[in-house]
Amino acid sequence: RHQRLYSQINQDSDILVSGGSFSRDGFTTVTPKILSRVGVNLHNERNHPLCIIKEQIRDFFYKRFLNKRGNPLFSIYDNLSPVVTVWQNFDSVLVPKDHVSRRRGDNYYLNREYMLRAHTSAHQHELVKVGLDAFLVAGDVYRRDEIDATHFPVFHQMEGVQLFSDFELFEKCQDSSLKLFTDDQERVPEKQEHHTLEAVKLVEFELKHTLEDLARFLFGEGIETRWVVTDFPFTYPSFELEIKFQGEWLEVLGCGIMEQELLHSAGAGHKIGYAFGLGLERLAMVLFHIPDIRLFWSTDSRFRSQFEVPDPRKVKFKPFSKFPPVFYDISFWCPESGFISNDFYDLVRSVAGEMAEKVELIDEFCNPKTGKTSHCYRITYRSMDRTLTKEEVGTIHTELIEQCSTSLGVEVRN
Ligand code: FA5
Ligand code: MG
Repeated sequence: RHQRLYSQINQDSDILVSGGSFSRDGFTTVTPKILSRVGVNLHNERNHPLCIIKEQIRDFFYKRFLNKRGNPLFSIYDNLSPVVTVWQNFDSVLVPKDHVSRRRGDNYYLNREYMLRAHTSAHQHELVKVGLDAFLVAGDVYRRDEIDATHFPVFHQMEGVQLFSDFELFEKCQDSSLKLFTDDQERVPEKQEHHTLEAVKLVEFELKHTLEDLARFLFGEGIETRWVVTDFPFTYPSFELEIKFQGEWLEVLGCGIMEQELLHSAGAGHKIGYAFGLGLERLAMVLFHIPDIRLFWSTDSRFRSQFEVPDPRKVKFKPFSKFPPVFYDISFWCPESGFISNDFYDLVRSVAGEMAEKVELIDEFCNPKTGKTSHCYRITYRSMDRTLTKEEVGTIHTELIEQCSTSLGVEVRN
């Protein structure tokens, strides 16, 4: 059934992306719409808010960490291709073979072997392996997800990794008995097996202070932050940083002490390290007061020109008046073979593009006689830069209804 969706909206030819050619197979989930985003590189476009925030973060690290010669310790990589192997995206960062994050329904696979990266962590292993001790990676990442003001299937992350030898970590402590590793085999809430508690606490302190200082550097001294303990397959212990934004806690990054197994397999098993991954849109939305994630993709000069000023750090985005929305509902019986909502969201994106502002499941019920499930979705269509007519949206919505029955195998009711 899914094969129908992907083969219908893709041609049967090979996928050409990022200078490579990839043959389709039963795992393919990329759509032409998504592939058209690859290579746009908003984070490298001068005066784009994502580029401004990337440069702010880079400069913070450049200034804070200097090597013995007085040069920046960190190097930045912002031009690595988002086409990565499934091994890079998952296996290299120890994501178990059966982990939910690998689902086809959540990722853009080119085929069984290649995918569009779902996080910048996909590059940790290769960069540690070439011998880097301190680096940043900025790039576009791709996830199949719901549709609303804070979710878009392409967003941007900035990864950071810093490794320490025992000498570097304990330099300031003047105690030669301090060690990074121990024979202790136990993993406890504070630390991995093999790590000493003193090493972990020093790295964790450095990590948390660096990121809290970064938040203050970006948002000012008054910003409220809090740490939440979480889980990632590639760090232990792991944390998320939340910042108070418009009265609510907003998660802006994940981080932690790198799994020693990852460092070991990348040839840096004698060092200890931290890693973090920041969401650039989340930070930019907070810093510049950008209300809708689709605006980052706008080519409207009323958006772009607001950031073309001598000191873009101080910009507070002035929303241009919103154009009126057009609502249409669609109800259908889900196929008995099952229904994946992300397939539907992808189809909406393919047919309506950025005109789809929001998709909400407004009704769901099961017919007790037939056992069939019905879903009703309300789609908010709205353009960022003009008024849509009921008629033109009607044409798009009709197209969506047709594609739903032909490629999702649902039975449309309205
Ligand atoms: C990760 O992607 C981990 N790779 C982060 C990490 C790196 C952890 C290194 C440990 C060490 P997560 O899926 O939570 O984690 O995403 C990280 C950040 O990206 C989030 O905190 C959020 O700021 C941003 N983000 C995640 N999903 C979205 C989305 N759909 N739209 C916008 N931003 C998002
Ligand atoms: Mg998260």
